[in-house]
Amino acid sequence: IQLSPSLMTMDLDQFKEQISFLNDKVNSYHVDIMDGHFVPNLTLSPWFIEQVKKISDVPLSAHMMVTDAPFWVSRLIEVRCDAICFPSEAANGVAFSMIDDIHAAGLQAGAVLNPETSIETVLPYIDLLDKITIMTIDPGFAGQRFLEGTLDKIVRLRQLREEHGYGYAIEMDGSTNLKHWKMISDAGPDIYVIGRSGLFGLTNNIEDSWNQMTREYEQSTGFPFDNGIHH
Ligand code: S6P
Ligand code: MG
Repeated sequence: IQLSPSLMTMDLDQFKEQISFLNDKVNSYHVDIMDGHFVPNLTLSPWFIEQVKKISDVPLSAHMMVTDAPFWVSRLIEVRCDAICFPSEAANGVAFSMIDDIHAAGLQAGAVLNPETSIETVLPYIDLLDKITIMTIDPGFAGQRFLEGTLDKIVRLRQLREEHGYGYAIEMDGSTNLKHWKMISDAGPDIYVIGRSGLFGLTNNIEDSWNQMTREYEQSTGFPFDNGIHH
């Protein structure tokens, strides 16, 4: 499995410490970008991505929760965010041009599906996507209720990929923790976004939290924790 810690759920007073610890252990970082319209909240920004790039070489993935997707895609291209994932709900009429712009810049293009959004929404351009993210909670805030029914979309995306030879990675986002590791793992995404309930909020020391997380994963799923990074 690949792990992508959600930076908005990190503790600001331990930010440097937590990111230094995680830099050689995780596959990417997840950066939530909101505009106060698409969801009623504001979190991180392209400026924040520039700052993180100064202290980390780990690939960054932006999860956009915005109404004006093309505007924010341009800003994210400017800061060279490695994966730029737009909300499929705000992509009607602009999906192809956004994907083309992202690819022309040599970056990865992703689409995110809110819990109510069906896979049909992205079928017209699914073959062009590098990543599809399935929201397993309502977008906007950490600490929300896990929506088990969304896992069916992960299974279906794996089947579609197998049938048609598509190249996208499958990611899930929301409430990845002890209570849900097993059912998420059964659905089988490639990338797990992990936030407060599954990592940062477990203890007040990042190393202890990391060890507890890998233990919880192993005990729930019966698989050894392996994200392909060995030292
Ligand atoms: C929510 C956001 C997510 C959260 C993360 C929170 O709008 O898209 O990426 O940061 O899922 O983790 P948790 O464990 O509190 O659900
Ligand atoms: Mg997110």
